[in-house]
Amino acid sequence: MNYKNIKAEKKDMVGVITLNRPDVLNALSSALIGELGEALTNFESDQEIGVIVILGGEKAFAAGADIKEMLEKDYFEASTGDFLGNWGAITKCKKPTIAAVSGYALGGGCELAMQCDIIIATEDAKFGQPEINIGVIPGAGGTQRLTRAIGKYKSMEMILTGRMMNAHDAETAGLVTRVVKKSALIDEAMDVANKISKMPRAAVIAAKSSVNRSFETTLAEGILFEKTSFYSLFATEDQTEGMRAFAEKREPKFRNR
Ligand code: DAK
Repeated sequence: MNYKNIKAEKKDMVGVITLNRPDVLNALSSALIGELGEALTNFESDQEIGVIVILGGEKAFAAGADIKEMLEKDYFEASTGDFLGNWGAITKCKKPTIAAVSGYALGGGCELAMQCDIIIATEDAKFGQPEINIGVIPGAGGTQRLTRAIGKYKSMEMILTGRMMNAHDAETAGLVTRVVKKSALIDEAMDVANKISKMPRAAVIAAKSSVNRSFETTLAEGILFEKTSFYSLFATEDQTEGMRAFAEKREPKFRNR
């Protein structure tokens, strides 16, 4: 697949998307976001793919939306033209998504990472919502997802002052899944992705959407959704195979059915 601002490739059952504007620290232009949406749609509909990994560069996962592109916009043009409105494609993915973050994940870059399901970060990763420094606020979910991840008081300080959070603090605060050495980032992200991609697909999708319910609904409704999803998995061959393999003390052979 040929794109200008990203690379998209298949590695076994994992779709890997690499943000590829290194000269501008992967600033997320409209063109890049459009290509990202297209690549995600392709991987979503590709039956061979079970998991999607988003990689940035070494110095930056992404330093935010492209400020030079935003510079000339006025309120009327931005709002009526739905400027940046095509963000969020990744939140519609049923398949699990993993952000592998090295260096800066700022503004829209931090929001893109937080739109993923798992965030693996290098020791030098830096997370931040510095939009206040340029006269705006987060616009792709930062005020909501960061606050849900790390709580009101840490998030308020970051968003009001633009202060960055280092990888260690981000892990402690619950913003990242795991911190790894820089040289190990891609291997670690691919290990997790490969592991999930071999799990029974229907259960993976049900698990992801159940966890996400906890952000979007009441506890009672979330628990009802989980229980209904649990029962529905008894309609799959993989449930029978998984449980039978356990009882027979052998490895299961899942067929995604
Ligand atoms: N946009 C455009 N260019 C950027 C950029 C960005 N966000 N970040 C870096 N660059 C460019 C720099 O201009 C520079 O380009 P040249 O001058 O070489 O042409 C090159 O990348 C290298 O950057 P620096 O020279 O600045 O590198 P340093 O190591 O000195 O500093 C830095 C690295 C990451 C601390 C710094 O570049 C920086 O502060 N960058 C801006 C970070 C930022 O403010 N990010 C938030 C942007 S606002 C929405 C969806 C999304 C959004 C909003 C709404 N809707 C759905 C409605 C998102 C908004 C944002 O992200």
